[in-house]
Amino acid sequence: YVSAEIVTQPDLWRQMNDSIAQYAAVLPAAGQRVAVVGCGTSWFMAMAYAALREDGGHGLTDAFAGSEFPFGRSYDAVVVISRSGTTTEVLDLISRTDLPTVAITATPGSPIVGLADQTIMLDFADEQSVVQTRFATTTLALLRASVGLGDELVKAAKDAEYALTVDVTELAALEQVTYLGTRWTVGLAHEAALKQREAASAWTEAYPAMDYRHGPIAIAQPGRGVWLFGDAPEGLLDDVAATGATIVHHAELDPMASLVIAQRVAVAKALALGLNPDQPRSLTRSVIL
Ligand code: F1P
Repeated sequence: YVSAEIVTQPDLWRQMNDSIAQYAAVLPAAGQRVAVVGCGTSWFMAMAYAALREDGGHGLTDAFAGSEFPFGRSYDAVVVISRSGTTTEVLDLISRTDLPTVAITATPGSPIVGLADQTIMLDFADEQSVVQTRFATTTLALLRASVGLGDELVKAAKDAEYALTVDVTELAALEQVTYLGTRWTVGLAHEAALKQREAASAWTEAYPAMDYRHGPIAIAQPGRGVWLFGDAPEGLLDDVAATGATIVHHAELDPMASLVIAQRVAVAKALALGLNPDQPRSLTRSVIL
């Protein structure tokens, strides 16, 4: 399923951009102090949204893993992302908080719909694969357009179409990959790393690009990869090049298109290892206590 779901992303992102007015009306207004929460992939999309919203001047925005919500802190609204609408930590959070909540989900009739004050339903982006791809990126496309970045999203969709044609054989053959990003692309780096862990049971890591120099670079070596999303901080690529590791940096592509390539690498690596990329070991579609 995952390969078929990956290819639908550019069209879904355009669809989000075209209908953004209807969704933006439900999301917290500019100036509001917002917490955004999710688990796994949904947490990484929350991280990306938090940086985009805050850097775009729309107001203080903090991202949390579902289990780590600081109940003592005051926000104007909480945005909760969950494809399944059944993940224990996010349901627990919505049940316990007095703050206004907006849920983004793909599952009509799921518990989150009854618990949240408002719901954005992206059922057309739902997936059959356990491994999330298009629900996550369609959610991010919506959130990105909602903070006034629709033009970037149009380019991202075009770049993603190109990303669907790239040969990923060599990338899938790397022994290990560490993914790096800055600001909103830190979330993309974590998501790319999770795709390989989920789909291909592969060892990956992810860090903010500058923090990578503070220790993690020690594992870089020939045969391993360092995949950078977004702009390259000064000097970083030189440091990586000196280790002999392969640098992957799609500088000309939108970072979301680079994520599409990373999704395809995860699938290719899984298939090369004889694994089913839709059904990772020890993982279910929704993690319920
Ligand atoms: C969250 C999640 C996914 C993961 C897997 C299990 O799900 O952890 O990130 O890929 O599908 O569930 P959800 O709360 O978004 O449904």
